[in-house]
Amino acid sequence: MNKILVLYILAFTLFLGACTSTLTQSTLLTTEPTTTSASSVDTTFTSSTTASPTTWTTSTSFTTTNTTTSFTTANTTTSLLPTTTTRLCKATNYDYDINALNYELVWFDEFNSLTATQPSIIKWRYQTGGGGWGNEELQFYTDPSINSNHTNAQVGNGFLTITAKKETIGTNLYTSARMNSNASWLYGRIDVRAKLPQGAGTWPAIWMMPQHSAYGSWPNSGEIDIMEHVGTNMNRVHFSIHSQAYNHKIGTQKTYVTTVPNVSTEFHLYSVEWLPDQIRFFVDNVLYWTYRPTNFVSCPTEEQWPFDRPFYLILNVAIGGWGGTPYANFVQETMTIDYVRVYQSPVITAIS
Ligand SMILES: [Ca+2]
Repeated sequence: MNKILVLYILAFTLFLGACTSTLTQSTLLTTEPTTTSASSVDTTFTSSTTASPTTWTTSTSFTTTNTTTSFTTANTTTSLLPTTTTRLCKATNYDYDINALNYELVWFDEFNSLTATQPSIIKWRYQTGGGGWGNEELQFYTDPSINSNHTNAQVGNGFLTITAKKETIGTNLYTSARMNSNASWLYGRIDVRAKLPQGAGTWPAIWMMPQHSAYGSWPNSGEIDIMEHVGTNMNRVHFSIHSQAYNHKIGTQKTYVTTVPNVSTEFHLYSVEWLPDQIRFFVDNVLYWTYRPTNFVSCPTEEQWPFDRPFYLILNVAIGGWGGTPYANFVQETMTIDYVRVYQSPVITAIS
């Protein structure tokens, strides 16, 4: 083969290589969603109202699936542990019909005992201790399963009660309970029907934390706040997510607040629908807020979307901190929970 032919082949090969890389690059760029600036979205959120919330369209099936038949299919979490796919951009390019998802009950606690008993230690564990919890909280969290004198968490009359009490342990002037589910889930709908404590000082929460800190310590591996309420501002319910990019430490957390009437005298259903690209927050099956990271960045990473790993559920009543100074003559305040139900969709499980 003569030298000129060799040079031609070499040049043509290099040209092809250049074309291929250019094509790959431009294809990737064109598939990315349009960038929306964070500031404009923030403005939308802070000025938005709940005038026309969207109703959870398949709520009927949720209220009718509570049968013993479906309960016997309760899952083992091992079958739900993810094989997380590495994506160029997280929370993008998932293809599913949000209005056609079938949800199956995979975990629940109905707290059905009529006589006073302890919460199931198979389903729940206690996080104990005092010292403020990094938020200047005043309570000491007890473990009723190892000391039955502590009744901060109890089941009876068909309900779980988490009661904060004026009761001294060490330097802590109040006691309470913080219960974590032993199971964790990746994606799904989590329903908690609850009646909240009232009055200054109380800070009940229904929220989720990562089973493993895959992306580092708080807030990098994420936090999902299904419901927070502080007794200094009754009937204002907060939904939030925290991540490395968005968290209250740097004042960037993504939050939505709405008014829910009679939170401490009536039960309400607090829910999230956690999907591979968004988290939707509901009260009484009405959608109030959606966190979708692509509203803020075109190509989310774990900094905006660490929510692709299993999370567990936490139920607690804190005293002090964001809840403020407890009101005078505080004796005790209770969060009453009728049930916790966790549903997952086979369609979502299959694509994740
Ligand atoms: Ca119940």
